[in-house]
Amino acid sequence: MKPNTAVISGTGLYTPPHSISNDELVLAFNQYVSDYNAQHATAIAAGELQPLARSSTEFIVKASGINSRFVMDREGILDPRRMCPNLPERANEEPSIQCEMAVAAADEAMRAAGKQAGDIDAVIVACSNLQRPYPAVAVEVQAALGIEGFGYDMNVACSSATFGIQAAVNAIQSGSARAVLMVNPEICSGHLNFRDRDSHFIFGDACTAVVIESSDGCNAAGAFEILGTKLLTIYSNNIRNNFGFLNRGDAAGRDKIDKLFVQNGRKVFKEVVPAVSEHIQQHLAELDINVEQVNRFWLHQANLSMNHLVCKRVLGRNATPDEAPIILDRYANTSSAGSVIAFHLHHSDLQSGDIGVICSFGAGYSVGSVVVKKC
Ligand code: CO8
Repeated sequence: MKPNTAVISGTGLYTPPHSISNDELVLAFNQYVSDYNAQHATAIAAGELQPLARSSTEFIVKASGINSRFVMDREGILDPRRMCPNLPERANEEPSIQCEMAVAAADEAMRAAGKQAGDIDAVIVACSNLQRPYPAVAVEVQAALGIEGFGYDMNVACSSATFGIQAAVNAIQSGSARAVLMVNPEICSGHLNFRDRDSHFIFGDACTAVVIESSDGCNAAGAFEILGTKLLTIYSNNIRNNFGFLNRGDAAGRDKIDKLFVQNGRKVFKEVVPAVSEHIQQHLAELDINVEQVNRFWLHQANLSMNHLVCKRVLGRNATPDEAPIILDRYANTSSAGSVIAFHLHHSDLQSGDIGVICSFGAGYSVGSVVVKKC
């Protein structure tokens, strides 16, 4: 390993205490549908309004591979009159929810890396949605952990973690930090429309943390050398969320559904699969690595068929479950945390010299890959 090579020396995962099965989610959704249709029975009978259609567990499993999801609050989501998590505002003096999740995941990552607060110079909070514009959540996390140096937030939707890892690698190689803590507190349930049949089942909540440091100071057993990072963005309106501080400038738009997650899932599937497959192939070729040398793919966890297809295109054959582990069955799509959860739960069996690819993809569109080798 060359001096000052960046390595991943520890990862951590915070899993929320509550889980919702497909059956529970569908029961609440279908109750909402029955209530809505009963409430609008006259207009529906007169043909002035379309009745809402019911959801089903069979569809969810077949279309996505998702069986359940973890969430920060169950009751609010499963209440057919509310269908939104119940997360009371906190006083400024209390830790924010994202900070709390981040600290839990960071503690585990720092322990795994054998790092104290004083060994880390920067904190990056990278996720799809931040609970406030400022002060940066990263600065709050930095203070909560007693880390000196600097922190900042960034958002590249589902690719936030891989983009965050590249930012950390750059900081290490430029000498602006010895070690960086990169955290992904995703509260996807806060910006998911649980009344939308097409997407109510897609997301879950979780937080991951990664310690990236210079190989010079690394003494963690089982660290991973970062052989390369490669990022790509292609503008698309197929996944969008128009929530933002300018919403108050137009009262007419405030409660419209585009202020939550909306997507054209079919188009996303068709356009993202080839882009991601080519991206991984190109990245491996640039690093002079034959695809058959790759022992593991820790892919973004949005859709089971999507992951199967990406692997088939990259490998020219189906991947085994060991080669491309799936966590979306239990966690659903946790946005930027997904590929890191897969890495966190499925890397300890790899041997020294084994190669793997962490790859995320999502809104933007955005694609990020990180090729690693077990030290
Ligand atoms: N129950 C029963 N039937 C349903 C349901 C339902 N819940 N929903 C739809 N149907 C019906 C439809 O009406 C349709 O019926 P018909 O054929 O009669 O028209 C039929 O089922 C098929 O519908 P679709 O074509 O929509 O179904 P798909 O097979 O395409 O599956 C998926 C839908 C699962 C959404 C799939 O397209 C998919 O996963 N696509 C990829 C999505 C993806 O990867 N998106 C990335 C998003 S992540 C990101 O980057 C954003 C980060 C921000 C985080 C936001 C947090 C909230």
